[in-house]
Amino acid sequence: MNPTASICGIIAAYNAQETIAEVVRGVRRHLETVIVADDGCTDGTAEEARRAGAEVIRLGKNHGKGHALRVLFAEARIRGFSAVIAIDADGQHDPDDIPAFLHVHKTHPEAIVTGSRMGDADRIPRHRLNSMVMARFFVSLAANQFIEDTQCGFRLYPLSAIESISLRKDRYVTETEILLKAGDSGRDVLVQPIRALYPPGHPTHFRSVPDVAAIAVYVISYLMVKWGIEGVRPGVVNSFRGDGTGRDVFSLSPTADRAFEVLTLLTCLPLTALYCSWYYAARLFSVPVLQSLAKSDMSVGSLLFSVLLLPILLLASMIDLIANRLWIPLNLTTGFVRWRYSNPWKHA
Ligand SMILES: Nc1nc2c(ncn2[C@@H]2O[C@H](COP(=O)(O)OP(=O)(O)OP(=O)(O)O)[C@@H](O)[C@H]2O)c(=O)[nH]1
Ligand SMILES: [Mg+2]
Repeated sequence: MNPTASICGIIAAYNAQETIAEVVRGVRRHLETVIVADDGCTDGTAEEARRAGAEVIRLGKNHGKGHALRVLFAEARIRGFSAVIAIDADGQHDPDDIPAFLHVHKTHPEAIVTGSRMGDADRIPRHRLNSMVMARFFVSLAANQFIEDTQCGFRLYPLSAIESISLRKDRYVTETEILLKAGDSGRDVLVQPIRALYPPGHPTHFRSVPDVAAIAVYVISYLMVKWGIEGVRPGVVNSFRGDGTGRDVFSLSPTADRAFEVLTLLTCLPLTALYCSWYYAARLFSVPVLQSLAKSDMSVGSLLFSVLLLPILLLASMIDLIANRLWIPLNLTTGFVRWRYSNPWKHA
């Protein structure tokens, strides 16, 4: 049997008529089936995708990338596939990297494989790179392993990995939620280096402030719950134990979820200080709490100090913003991010 027959390509698309056909054709060079979710597109995305050989699911109203991915995962399962390769619709990924993903999958069939653009960091716009490095630091802490690029849409997902976690977040947060929950339940997330394609003037739906903020508050709220669990359960590293556990306890409804995120945002600094004191106090009595943090190559105190410095980082980026508006070429943010939030698993 053809080893790729159990894997299909999936594309969550929104108004991508200029690029979708090329992406579909590219994926079909390596995988027979490509399923595109047309997420309430108001342009010719569906027609272009179909003409290029994709199967298209029309979702009617636009619900965002996370919802479209969930529909695509379910569709792939119904059609009998065991894994999917997700790729963005805007042509920022090279489908000819697919064989490399398939190669990793062959030797690690249970792992999620995510593309990493970090080897090509010079091509990534500076502000995006800073948010990628920040996300990587905190998502890696929550996923109990270093994941070089946590914001890349080019990934291979075994469907069993998706089905073993419950997805409750939407839009761009879903892909982060997958890494957190999969990693924090003990699953490997492997990385495949890929090229970063940022053609000048390329279209984007990603909004720097609200979308980054939505991801950030989810990750912070996840960590506050995770560290709380590890604080009262000595020796525990993986705090996610399936649907309704860990951070999910606070996702009873969208309103409750949002209220909880606001609450954790307001309390994350004193909570972090408390966790830090708790870690060192418990260590005096050889009680192994907060063990996921003890796994990294940075001291627990230094890791938690990086959380406490977040307001200073926010201040630095606001100073940069104002300076740049006044044509003063200031860049405090990049130095700060590199200094505090690079790889906490330096020897990984
Ligand atoms: N179904 C669906 N997919 C979306 C939506 N918004 C974005 N996408 C998909 O997500 C991919 C990534 O979105 P982008 O807006 O390019 O975000 P990004 O690549 O993180 O950001 P840039 O680097 O600025 O391009 C797109 O190529 C689409 O495939 C949406 O509302 N619905
Ligand atoms: Mg893009």
